[in-house]
Amino acid sequence: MEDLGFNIEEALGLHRVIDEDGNVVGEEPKVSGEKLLEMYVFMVRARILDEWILKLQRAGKVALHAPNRGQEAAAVGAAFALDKDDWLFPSYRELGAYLVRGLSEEEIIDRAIANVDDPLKGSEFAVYGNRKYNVVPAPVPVGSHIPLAVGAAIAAKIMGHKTVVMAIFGDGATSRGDFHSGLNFAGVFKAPVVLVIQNNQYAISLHVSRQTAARTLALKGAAYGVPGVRVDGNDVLAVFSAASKAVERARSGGGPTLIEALTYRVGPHTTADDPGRYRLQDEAKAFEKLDPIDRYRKYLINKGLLSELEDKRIWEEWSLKVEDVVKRCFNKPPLPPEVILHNVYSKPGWNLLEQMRELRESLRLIEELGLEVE
Ligand SMILES: Cc1ncc(C[n+]2csc(CCOP(=O)(O)OP(=O)(O)O)c2C)c(N)n1
Repeated sequence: MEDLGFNIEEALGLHRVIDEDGNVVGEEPKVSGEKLLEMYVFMVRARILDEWILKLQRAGKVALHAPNRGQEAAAVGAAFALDKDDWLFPSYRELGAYLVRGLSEEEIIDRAIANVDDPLKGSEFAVYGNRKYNVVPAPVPVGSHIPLAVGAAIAAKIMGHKTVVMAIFGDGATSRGDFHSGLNFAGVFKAPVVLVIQNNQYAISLHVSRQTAARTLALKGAAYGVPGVRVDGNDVLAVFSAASKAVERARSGGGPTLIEALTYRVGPHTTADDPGRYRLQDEAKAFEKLDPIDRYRKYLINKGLLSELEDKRIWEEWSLKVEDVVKRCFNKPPLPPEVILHNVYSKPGWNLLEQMRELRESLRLIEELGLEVE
C-alpha cells in the first residue's frame, strides 16, 4: 500500500497502557511520579464535583447537568497534555479538563447555580468558558466548535505562535458536517490542532453503530490526510500518551491529529434523560467494572506511588473541600435581573428597558406579597 505518511493501524487498533486491573500492558509515558499522581487527583476531583452538581440538579438548584461518570480519564488525560498557553475548545462533559486547565470547583459551581459570580451571567447552556484559562465556552449546537478550534489553530500558525488548540467532542459530533469541514481544513492547512473524540458510544439514545458504518471513528481522519489514533478512553495513561504525542506533533509543525478515546457514558445523557428507555441496565453495569479511576488507582498502588491510606485521604480531603465550596457558593447572592440585558447589545433599546422596568415591578410585587422567586 502507498505510504500515507502515517500508520493507519493506529486508527484501527486500541492503544492501552494499563489493563482493567492496573497492570502495565503498553509503554508508560515518561513523566514523574508526581505528575502521575496529579492526574489521579484531577480525576477524583472531577468525580466529586460531578456528583455534587448532579445532587444539586436533583434538588432543583441547577437547571441541567450532563453527567461525566466513567469519562474522567478521557477528559483529564487529553487536557493534561496541553501547556498553559494552549487553548481548549471543550464540549459539555469535560469537568476534568476544566480542572486541569486551572478552573476551581468554586468557579464551576458559581456558574452551575448562576450566582452573582457566574462569569457567563446565567446565559443558558454554555457550561463554562473563561479567557483566563484559555477555555472557550462549550457550545450547545453539537460539534459547532470543531471548525472554530481549527480556525483558531490556523490563526495561531499564521501569527507564528507556538500555540496548540485542542477540541473535545462526542461520537455524535462526528456525524455533523462541522466535523468534516473542520477535519478538511485542518488537513489542508496543517493546523496545529488536536481533535479528541470522547466515544462514549451514545449520542443521547443513538448508539454509535447507527451513526456510522466506518470501522472506527479514528479512521475518519485518513480521508482528510489527518492521522487517527484510537485509544482506550478509560485508560488515562493511554489518552495522555496519545494526546502528548499529538500536541508535540502539532507544536513542531507536523499538523493535526484525530484521537478517538473509546469510553462509555455510565449515567444518563443529561439529567433530562432516562437511559432505561433505550439500553439495558446490564450494559451500564458491565462498563462500571471498567471504571477509569479504580483502574488507575490500582496502577498507582502497584507502582508504590499511592497507598490505600493516602487514597482515602485524597477522597476525604476533596469531598470536604468541595462541600465547603458548595456552601460558599450558596452564600453568594443571585444574579441581579439586569444581567439579561448584559452582553447582548452595547446599548439596550427602549423596548428592552421597558421590559426591564416591568420585570423590576413584578419582582417588587412578589416581594411585597412575601413570595419567593426561584
Ligand atoms: C446540532 C445539534 N443537534 C442536536 C442537538 C441535540 N443534542 C444535544 S447533545 C446530543 C448528543 C450528542 O452526542 P455526542 O456528540 O456523542 O456527545 P455526548 O453527549 O455523548 O457526550 C444531541 C443530539 C444539538 N444540541 N445540536
